[in-house]
Amino acid sequence: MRYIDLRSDTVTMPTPQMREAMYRAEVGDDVYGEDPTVKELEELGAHMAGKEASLFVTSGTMGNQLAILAHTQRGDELICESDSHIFFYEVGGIAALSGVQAKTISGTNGILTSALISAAIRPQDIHQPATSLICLENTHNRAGGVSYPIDVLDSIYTLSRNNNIQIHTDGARIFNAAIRNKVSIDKLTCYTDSVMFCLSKGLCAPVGSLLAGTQEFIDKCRRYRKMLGGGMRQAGIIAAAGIVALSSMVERLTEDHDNAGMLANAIANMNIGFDANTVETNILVIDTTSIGIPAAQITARLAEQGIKISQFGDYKIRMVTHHGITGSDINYTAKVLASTVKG
Ligand code: TLP
Repeated sequence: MRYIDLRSDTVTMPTPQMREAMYRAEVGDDVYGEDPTVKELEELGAHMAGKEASLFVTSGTMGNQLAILAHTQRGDELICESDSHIFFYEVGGIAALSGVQAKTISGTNGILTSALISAAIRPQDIHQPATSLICLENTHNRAGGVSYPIDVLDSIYTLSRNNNIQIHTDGARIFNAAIRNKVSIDKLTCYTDSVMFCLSKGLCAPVGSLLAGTQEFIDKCRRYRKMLGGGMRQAGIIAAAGIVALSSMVERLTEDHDNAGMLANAIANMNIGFDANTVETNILVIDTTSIGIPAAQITARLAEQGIKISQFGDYKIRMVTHHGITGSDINYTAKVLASTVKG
């Protein structure tokens, strides 16, 4: 049975062009710095993000955790949004790997402001941890793919400079944020010291993410990557797909946003208190509290009809559009969902 798989954009498959590039990739031992394809990918990623250097890592989680290791000292505190991936989904890595504690703040729809962050910065006091890092998530996954307005990024950046605090951006979906704001990613990443972005989500590469920042920061992260067992050898095989992802899959994200918008409009007509305007990119998070149907029930009912979605809480579901999801998949999903919430 073929499923319409809306669980995540991580389920995307490498394109034929990627497979061809992987087959043909020139490779070497990247731990010796001898893989030309990895080098090309890292240079391309750094250039696109407007940073001095970038590092190819196995996953978004590894990129975020390396950044935290490199930006902080044990006993420090970082500021992040309460529902951020770094805090919510990274297996307690902040504490286990970096020995850092998190000061979580609830944003408005996942978005932090300089005022909210400013109130959370610790004063210099012998009793208190030092705030050394602000982590932003753009787009914000659990908040439904919302993106940071550029003026908000600008004011957070100014605040961070005034307080001598670094910023790391979990930009797993930074290209979705850039498309939403009709800019290239460097117009967003100029307000952050480091950024991680994923090649393996909407951009369809099979594996990997890039972490970008200053050369000094990336040198430090390269050592931590080795420590964690993430030094890869002939990694050009997978980096080749990443190059195709960055060179030819970015503009295509618009289709995913259009499909998400179509689905959002259909759901807004189902009288379940869902506001289609909250959907900015490719993620829909829907609260089913008002209709009293648990997420598990909706998820099971849709699965019976060939649609996979994620349960995101007892009364919360998530649907993510991506490469391979068509307009007719969206229409079918809307129809099945409408009958499920009625029934
Ligand atoms: N997100 C996954 C799950 O882990 C929830 C998904 O299906 O959306 N930052 C953000 C904002 C993410 O959404 C994710 C993955 C990551 C980091 C981690 O990336 P990976 O899975 O490559 O470690």
